[in-house]
Amino acid sequence: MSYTLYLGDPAYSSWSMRGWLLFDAFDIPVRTVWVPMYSDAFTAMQERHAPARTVPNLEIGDGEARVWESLAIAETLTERHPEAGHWPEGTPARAAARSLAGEMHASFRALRDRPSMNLRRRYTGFAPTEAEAADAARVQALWAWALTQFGGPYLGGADFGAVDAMYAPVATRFVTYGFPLDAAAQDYVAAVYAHPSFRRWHAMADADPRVLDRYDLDLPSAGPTGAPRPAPLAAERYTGSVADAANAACPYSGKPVREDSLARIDGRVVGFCNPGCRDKSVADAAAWPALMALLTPEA
Ligand SMILES: N[C@@H](CCC(=O)N[C@@H](CS)C(=O)NCC(=O)O)C(=O)O
Repeated sequence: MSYTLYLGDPAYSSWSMRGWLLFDAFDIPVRTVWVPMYSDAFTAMQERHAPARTVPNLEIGDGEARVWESLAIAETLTERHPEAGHWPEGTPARAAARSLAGEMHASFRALRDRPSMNLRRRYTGFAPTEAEAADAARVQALWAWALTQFGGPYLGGADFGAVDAMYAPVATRFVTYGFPLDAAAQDYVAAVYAHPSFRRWHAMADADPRVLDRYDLDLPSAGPTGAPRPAPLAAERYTGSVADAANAACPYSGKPVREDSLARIDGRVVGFCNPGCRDKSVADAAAWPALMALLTPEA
């Protein structure tokens, strides 16, 4: 049975990130459809998919069923792919993970509002309101408790779960707005930023040219490179001929490489089938297994 997942702008849509992580981090194949938020295309999608009106928005099969709340997507996937590991083993960890995920979905209104997800910025001088600081403190108390209780590095224990998909955008808010973090929260944020699926999402956000000024605050900011991300491989766009590339087929799609989609990565020229594939690869090459297999073929 096929899945189609409708998503918004990767740098800004925190719920889209959650929905996509529920697939990618659990190795469930999905076709993605990116719909820019605040666009006519988004309005048309809302009309076509009513009563669903938000992203992520999951279509099962050819319109057989639709799921448009991220927790409902998590539970639908749990039901359909019980082996995928969305929730931890054992009643205590599973019950806690579901409770934490539910609290994320229902709460933290202040933290979800003004300090919205923005993977393009890291501000200095952000002063949280009392309500924002209280939400941040509650999140950190929950994280510290869960990490102690189940041993970390993720909230349900050793493996990344649906609960971590729910809190990943909060980890990015803490980075973007420079919230003071206790030691447990620092470790957890680093674990989220190091997760391969999170790295892939962040790379797609880096590669997406669309900037939504409405999410910017009037504060000094740095870019995302100094965030607690694993150091990327040396990579840049490459101008030249497809004949310079080590590969003739895009590592992701298998389609022929294009001259406008070349990059030099870790010292080698590699080709892709479109500039988006090139740019997400340049942003964080090591996050993409198919690309790494191309760069380091088995002996
Ligand atoms: N409760 C929903 C929230 C989804 C949501 O608010 N998505 C935002 C993007 S991050 C959206 O689609 N906004 C468009 C709108 O509300 O018109 C979920 O769990 O998925």
